[in-house]
Amino acid sequence: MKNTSLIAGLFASLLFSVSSMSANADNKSYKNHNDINIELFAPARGDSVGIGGRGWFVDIAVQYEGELESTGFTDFQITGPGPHNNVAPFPGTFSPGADDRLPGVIVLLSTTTIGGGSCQNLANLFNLTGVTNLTEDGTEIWDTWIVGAPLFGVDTKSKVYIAVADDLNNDGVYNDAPDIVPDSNNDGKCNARDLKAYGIASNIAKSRFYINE
Ligand SMILES: [Ca+2]
Ligand SMILES: [Ca+2]
Repeated sequence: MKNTSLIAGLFASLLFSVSSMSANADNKSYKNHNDINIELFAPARGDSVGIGGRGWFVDIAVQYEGELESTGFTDFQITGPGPHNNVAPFPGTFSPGADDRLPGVIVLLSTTTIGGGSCQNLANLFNLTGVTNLTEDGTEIWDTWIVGAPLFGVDTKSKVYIAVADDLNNDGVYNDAPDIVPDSNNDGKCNARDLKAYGIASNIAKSRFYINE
């Protein structure tokens, strides 16, 4: 009897630790290389974001071990649609695809309704890019997007995947994000698997969240 309850207790604690491990894995990210780390501030796991599919944030810090030149960073930016596109004081382009200001970043949303859908890189829609820590030990860049139009899902669960592309053209600069990620396994969608198949130099920052109606 004692042995039975001991085994049952062990089994329960094993189940608990396995389920908490998978919850952690889901919330965190895959570790591939350690030279670039992405920290995802928003959307946090389980958040219900925005109003009517707009007004919500994707907000990240990207930490590189290398100097500024290696990050692909070309300049600061404050951008947006309409009159906000490519104007002073920090001009940059604003459209779906790879970002002209931080051209290694790949941002995918499972509920994207424009361009290549879940395979569409959305990094060039980011509004605000700046250098937040520049030292001999590395470079940190913050990158923020406030979603201005309900083109990325409304009243739906969604997932975000963010990574930095590997230096695929071997020029020593992380500037190789695609406009659209290839659907490596032809399952009609892009996710962490397709990012790894493309080639990445960072963790994959991920979150599951809800886009409000
Ligand atoms: Ca490169
Ligand atoms: Ca796929």
